[in-house]
Amino acid sequence: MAMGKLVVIKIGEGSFELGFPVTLYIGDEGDRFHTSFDGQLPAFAQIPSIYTTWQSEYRHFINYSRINKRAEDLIKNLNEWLNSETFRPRKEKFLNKVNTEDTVRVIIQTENPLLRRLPWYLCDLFEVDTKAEVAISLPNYEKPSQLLKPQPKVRVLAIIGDPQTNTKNSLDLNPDKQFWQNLSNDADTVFLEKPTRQEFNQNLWDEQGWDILFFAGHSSSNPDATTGTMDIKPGENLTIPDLKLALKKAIEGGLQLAIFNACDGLGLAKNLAELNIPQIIVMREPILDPVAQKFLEYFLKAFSSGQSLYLAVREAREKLQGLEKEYPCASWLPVICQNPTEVPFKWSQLFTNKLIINPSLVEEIIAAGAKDEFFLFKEPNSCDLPKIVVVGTSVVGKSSLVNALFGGRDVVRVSSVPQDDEQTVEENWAGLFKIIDSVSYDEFREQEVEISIKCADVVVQLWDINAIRRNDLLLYQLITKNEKPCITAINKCEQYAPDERQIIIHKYKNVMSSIFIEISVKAKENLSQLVSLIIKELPIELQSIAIEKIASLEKIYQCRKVCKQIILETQMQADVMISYLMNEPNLLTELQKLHIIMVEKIEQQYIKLVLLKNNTTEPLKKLYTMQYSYSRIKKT
Ligand SMILES: Nc1nc2c(ncn2[C@@H]2O[C@H](COP(=O)(O)OP(=O)(O)OP(=O)(O)O)[C@@H](O)[C@H]2O)c(=O)[nH]1
Ligand SMILES: [Mg+2]
Repeated sequence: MAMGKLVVIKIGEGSFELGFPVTLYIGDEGDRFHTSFDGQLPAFAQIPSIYTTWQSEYRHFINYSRINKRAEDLIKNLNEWLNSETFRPRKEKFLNKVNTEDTVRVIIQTENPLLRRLPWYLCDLFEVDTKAEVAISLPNYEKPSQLLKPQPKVRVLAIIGDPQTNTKNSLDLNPDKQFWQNLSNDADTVFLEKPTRQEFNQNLWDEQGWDILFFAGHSSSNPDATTGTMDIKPGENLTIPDLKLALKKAIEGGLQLAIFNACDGLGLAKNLAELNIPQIIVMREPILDPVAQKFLEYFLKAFSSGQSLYLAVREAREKLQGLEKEYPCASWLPVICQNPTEVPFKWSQLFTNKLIINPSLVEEIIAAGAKDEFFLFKEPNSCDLPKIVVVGTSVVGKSSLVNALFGGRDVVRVSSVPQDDEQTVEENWAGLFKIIDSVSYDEFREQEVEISIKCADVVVQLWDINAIRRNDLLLYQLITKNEKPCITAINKCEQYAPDERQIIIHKYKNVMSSIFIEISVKAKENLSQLVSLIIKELPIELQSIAIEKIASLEKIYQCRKVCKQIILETQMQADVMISYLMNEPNLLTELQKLHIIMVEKIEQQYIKLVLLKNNTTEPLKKLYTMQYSYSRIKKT
């Protein structure tokens, strides 16, 4: 069977004069590495000068045959280097591990500026298969903590830089703009043409968040590609550190990919990678206008029609070979810079990756459940809510999980001895779905459990990490036989260290296509992630309804946050406040709009009633008046 393989080649500190230590890691995509071996790339002192000779020919761009000659020279030497005595055994071992039918994603991890520049994908080593693509990464990286918000479209912030019209460097950036505009309806692209630094910055802060940041225009890197600049408007150029805080915010808000369709972008890429953005596409060297345009056209076409990011870049690169008669080495240019903690995504996943509910909202809902304020989040009409059925063998923690999602309230009975008289209990969770605690599975109750499974939209199969038995696997088969989306939640994980858990779970991951999540009901671990997964697995129509509901829950949540603050300040009775709000749906929106002003003013302990003269409904005015008098009392 063709499978995805991930190969990481970590090249440690060294030099071309002395050689580099290398470690190769091989694993299946989405899993841990199963093989690793160390090796040594020996000294090969001529490579830097061979590269610079090619580079200077390429950058002059006059004598095509000399550029090609130098290019051949470089590749020949690179191959020779990788075939050296000390490295060849590793190379062969590598080739043995990779099947020709595999798609292979290779990441070269190094800080060395020249190693980052080399056209790795042309080496024999990676010609094992037509589906290999080579990306680069830094040796140090962290997993970005991204809050992924549900969104109906892919959001693109496209910066169209200064085209320097009427100079010898003049660019035509209109085609780039058009490619984005003509893209499928799933993209929502905001263009900033020749923005000021402030405009650029402000847009990055956009509350809705971005999926893709795109730049077209002039850019360059310093010689060792540790920093780079982009020309955004005449006389104004920017570095990544100039935008650091805004970019961090955008990455936290879900930015997945930056594309610099511009010259010599490795410096920009390095600085962005340091902020842990998941993926970047840049050009290794200066790129001519027509090549850049073609790249974007080919890439967007492949990517938006469903190719993975790697294959889309590869396809675009291969098509660029067709231009190499007029533009030698065109296909050398694009390179992916990848954060190894992130799995590269497809266009469609830019949506589904986002179907994640804010963890603090889940906590808030659970807490509201405990205090019996649950009605706040619940919609009255709940007849056709999606059905989530929790199944499992006995005492795995099914009832405990249901109760935990309701803030520990005894919705269903929990006991350390199996419950024989159980009933299937249904509860409405925040108006998002119904959750059903089914009877325990065993061979005598198979039929009963199957009836519950049949009515489910998503099945959560619970396992006890201490005791995964044959019946648990039979139950899994019963779920798949009924073709239901299934999440396998492994409970009671608090009893094991993370690596011990992995060893236990790994066995099953390889043989089952279920989605796995480690949880602990007792330690309240990963419950919000479980809720997110449930929503992700819903059939698409139910999912879009759920997403809309989450958006409105999020509003209520934000509003409650503001209210709590006011309550704290004014000591106004919480129930008075809440009844105001619940009877006045418009007020919620109103309050939201005023949120910023209010918080600010509360901080100053002073509210200008002027702000409220217009546009507010009576109760809100009352609220403000109370607030106002309170702050006056406090002052005097
Ligand atoms: N250590 C630990 N114990 C847990 C956890 N979750 C549940 N338990 C315990 O597991 C036992 C069974 O919990 P229940 O929720 O009744 O399990 P069930 O699957 O509903 O059991 P039956 O309905 O009787 O089949 C109880 O003693 C719980 O306290 C957990 O995350 N960690
Ligand atoms: Mg139970």
